[in-house]
Amino acid sequence: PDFAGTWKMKSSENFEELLSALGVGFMLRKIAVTAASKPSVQITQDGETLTIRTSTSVRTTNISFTVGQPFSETTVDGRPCTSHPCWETESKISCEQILQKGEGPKTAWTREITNDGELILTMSAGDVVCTRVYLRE
Ligand code: R12
Repeated sequence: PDFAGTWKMKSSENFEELLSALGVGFMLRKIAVTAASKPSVQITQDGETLTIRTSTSVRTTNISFTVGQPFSETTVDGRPCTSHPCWETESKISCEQILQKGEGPKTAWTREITNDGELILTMSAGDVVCTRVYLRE
């Protein structure tokens, strides 16, 4: 599928709960939730190689990976991890994250293009799943 585009967020569920599960404290959580309510996501794609730039007023991340090949990134709370992206379905990438050091709940994300062209991002920490739906701008 085609993940490429500039995306704006339509809805978000459980983002604060996700940060709680990761042990992010109250103040930082409130700041992060506010910032993450108006993100800008830009994706470029070349075959199975994706580059995803996610920017907010307090944090901007840039990842580039090829599905099937491990890469380094950070968890949503900023801890370095090694990520293992793979195709869960034809239109859904599933990615498990392994912390480079220390301990914490198991984290992962998925990114999927739906039939009606929406991008669904899930991020999980242990049992907590945050779901964010994006539309093409
Ligand atoms: C922490 C520090 C910061 C943040 C946290 C802990 C903020 C993180 C933000 C994440 C946004 C994610 C998005 C994801 C997406 C926008 C704002 C949590 C800055 O220690 O939708 O793809 C320093």
